[in-house]
Amino acid sequence: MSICNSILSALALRVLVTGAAGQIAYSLLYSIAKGDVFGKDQPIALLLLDITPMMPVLEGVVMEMQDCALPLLKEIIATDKEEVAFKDLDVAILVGSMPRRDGMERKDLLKANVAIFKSQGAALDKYAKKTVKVLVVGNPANTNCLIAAKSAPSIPKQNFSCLTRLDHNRARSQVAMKCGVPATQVKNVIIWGNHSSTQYPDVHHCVVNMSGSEVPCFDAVKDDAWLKGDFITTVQQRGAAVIKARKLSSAMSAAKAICDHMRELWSGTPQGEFTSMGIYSTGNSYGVPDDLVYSFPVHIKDKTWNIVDGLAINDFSRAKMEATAKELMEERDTAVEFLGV
Ligand SMILES: NC(=O)c1ccc[n+]([C@@H]2O[C@H](COP(=O)([O-])OP(=O)(O)OC[C@H]3O[C@@H](n4cnc5c(N)ncnc54)[C@H](O)[C@@H]3O)[C@@H](O)[C@H]2O)c1
Ligand SMILES: *[C@@H]1O[C@H](CO)[C@@H](O)[C@H](O)[C@H]1NC(C)=O
Ligand SMILES: *[C@@H]1O[C@H](CO)[C@@H](O)[C@H](O)[C@H]1NC(C)=O
Ligand SMILES: CC(=O)N[C@H]1CO[C@H](CO)[C@@H](O)[C@@H]1O
Repeated sequence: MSICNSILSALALRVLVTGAAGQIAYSLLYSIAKGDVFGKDQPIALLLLDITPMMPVLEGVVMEMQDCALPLLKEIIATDKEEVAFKDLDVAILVGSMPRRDGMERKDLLKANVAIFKSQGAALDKYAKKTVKVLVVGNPANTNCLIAAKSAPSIPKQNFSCLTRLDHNRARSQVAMKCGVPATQVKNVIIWGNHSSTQYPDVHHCVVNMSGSEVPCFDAVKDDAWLKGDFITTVQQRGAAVIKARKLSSAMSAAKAICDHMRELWSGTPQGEFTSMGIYSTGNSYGVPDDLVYSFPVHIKDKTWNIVDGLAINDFSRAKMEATAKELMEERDTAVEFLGV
């Protein structure tokens, strides 16, 4: 490597993507490497982790990344070794996890994922920068994120988050289609809780820009029954609907949501807007129990998120927020048992 090149790769942001031979990564890597997430001037070093049997496939992905001829991409390292993949990371996007196979018990699946995220959490603790930002995507994303954070005691828990931005984008888009406006004119939907069918997509604080003025979502949509019924179930079951249609899980939209999540973590949320992400609950907001990774509305500034406080919560919302918290507590308790063994 020339001196010039080694200086450039020293300045490059070190970004890990796990599950790098999979579907989501295939849509994600190009956007990261061309500057959509960390800025058009930010050189990138990509670290790509997958399991040993996938190394030949990953080689193909590396070839394609080279063939994209991207100016910001200074280095690509493909590996099946955690000590290589997690070294000096600025950003870790943990996409790979154990998939559900036919006949696999729910508990066995959770156990396999606890093992993966315990190991990757420990690798973050040992090899990554202490300022690393970690985004967990692989399911069960909330609980995997909690296990990774618990396994990396030297990294602040606020630096861990899990992806509910896809659900947030789905909710935004459903409202936008109903109102006949672009999705960018719909602000401040909220996803509460788990990234699953118990999540609660909440539009009580959402506003829609209708021909130049901001209107509360319920007034813009003018169909309360839909907002309290089919809208919620559509968002909750959207992942399953995509699987049914495509015979594969959401990948393009998941990759886009990962980019949205990371870009705003890096550069902040727009003025007057908040987003949703799964973060570590300390028990101080909206009655959500502590020691859970739960999706909240957040503002982001200076690479730090803050939960949006003081939003009014009615009984309808409260019940749904509690149901998804209860589900997560049960999953956490089982996962933590596996963590000990
Ligand atoms: N949070 C969300 O919104 C959201 C949305 C969509 C998908 N997902 C989840 O994201 C994950 C990936 O989805 P996909 O469609 O890319 O799946 P995929 O099966 O196409 O790819 C997953 C990749 O992860 C790899 N992998 C498995 N264990 C690994 C490990 N220990 N270390 C590194 N790599 C490992 C696999 O070999 C595979 O290449 C799934 O768990 C999926 O359920 C989450
Ligand atoms: C939480 O959501 C994840 C992702 O959809 C799912 O795998 C998990 O089973 C859910 N947790 C519970 C306890 O249902
Ligand atoms: C609403 O949308 C119009 C364009 O349709 C735009 O000019 C205006 O700035 C928007 N207002 C807000 C508050 O975002
Ligand atoms: C997003 C976030 O909370 N980032 C924090 C990560 O940890 C460092 C300290 O190591 C904080 O300064 C960041 O604010």
